[in-house]
Amino acid sequence: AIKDAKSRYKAGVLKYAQMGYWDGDYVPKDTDLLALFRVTPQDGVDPIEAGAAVAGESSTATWTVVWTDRLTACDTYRAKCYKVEPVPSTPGQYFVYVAYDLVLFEEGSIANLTASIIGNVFSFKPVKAARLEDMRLPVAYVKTFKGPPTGIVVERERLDKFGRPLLGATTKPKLGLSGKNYGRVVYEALKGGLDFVKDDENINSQPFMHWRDRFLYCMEAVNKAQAATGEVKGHYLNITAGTMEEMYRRAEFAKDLGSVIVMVDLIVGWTAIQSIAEWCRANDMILHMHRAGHGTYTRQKNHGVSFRVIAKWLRLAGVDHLHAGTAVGKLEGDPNMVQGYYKVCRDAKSEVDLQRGLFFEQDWADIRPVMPVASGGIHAGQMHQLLSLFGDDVVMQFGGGTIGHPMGIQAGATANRVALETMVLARNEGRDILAEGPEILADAAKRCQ
Ligand code: CAP
Ligand code: MG
Repeated sequence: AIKDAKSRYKAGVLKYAQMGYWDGDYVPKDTDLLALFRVTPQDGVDPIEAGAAVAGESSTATWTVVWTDRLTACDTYRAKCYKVEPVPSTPGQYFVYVAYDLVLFEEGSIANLTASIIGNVFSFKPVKAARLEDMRLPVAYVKTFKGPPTGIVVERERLDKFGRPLLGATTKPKLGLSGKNYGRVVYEALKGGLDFVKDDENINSQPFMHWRDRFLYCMEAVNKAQAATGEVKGHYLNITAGTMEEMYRRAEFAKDLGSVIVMVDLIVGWTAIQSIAEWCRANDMILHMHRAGHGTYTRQKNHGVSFRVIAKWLRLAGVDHLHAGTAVGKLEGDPNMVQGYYKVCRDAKSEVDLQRGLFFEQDWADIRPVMPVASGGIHAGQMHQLLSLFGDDVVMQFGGGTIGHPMGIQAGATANRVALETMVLARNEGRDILAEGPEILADAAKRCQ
């Protein structure tokens, strides 16, 4: 289909292509934004026409030629589909590469970027399905964002914790605890050895526990645990709320209570995320991002947006922590794919790495790295796997894996801390932790009973 597209193009069969949105000879400029879509054209729609349609609808086009094009520098403003190739061993799907001139985008606005790139094309009739797989964000564009307010180095310095992953837990049950009982969970887990505890995605300000009570009891627990252990501790207070005004109110209160960190859910939206990142930057606070909701559009392999793209946008938008998957826990994600997300969070510069789903080089200029968060159905028994997969710059969060310990919450936290420190030591001694992990863990468990 692709080979004879040129003749059909000449014969005028290709519509969007004819309108100038296909240019097989185009060589992308260093300053272009590049997007890779996985497109499933409708039966009978030429893949090149589908690619051109995607380029058209995500830049300047509508369904017909308009006279007003002639009043613009239309050739610059048109996105260009410059390559279409069949997805290996997946009949009916095509990789569609599109280049966008930098001039099409407002500086420092993910809302503006996404309104173009994922605005209309996903419900467009010529395509049965479409998935945004990856993007190359040129340095010139990256530099219009400020990125994470705190970053990994500064966070570690503030915490005075180095050379190992950080340990956390999500308070469970997710909903229903009173403020005082919630604070007890936080204290026990921190006292037992965790660095952080956190609010869950759906705990905001419900009748059983208003937000101010949660914040007060949690910070009381943090202060008591710090005094008891001599370590810096924290709790991610979820400030997600119905309005920006209310989010700021909650953030201010968290700061007044001495919290070093606040948390929001992805579902608050891009502009809210950028605003709260700005507030964190101005107030020296760490911003924890819980990616609640992403599975509705990241999971299906033929339609939606890959999480690697969401992670790129979030790094620009400015989050310090980002839930990025575990590969071994209760939520979907294979090791290569998840490691690709971690690279998006942490690399200063990434090479193409097709195995990990990175289709473009990416230079992050001086944008700080994001601390990825491994969470979702993990427990101390997987410590060797988690450490091998993700290394040191990660927060490992064991919710059920702390609070579900048969001997109680403190014991659960201690089990995680001992498992982690034992495994880091074994790795640093050069042992093969993947092979010997279960044995190393069983030994450590005996010693700390
Ligand atoms: C984990 C968790 C987190 C998920 C989110 C939950 O609890 O609190 O929200 O990890 O997924 O509600 O499932 P457990 P992700 O530790 O008890 O499983 O990190 O992939 O965004
Ligand atoms: Mg949760």
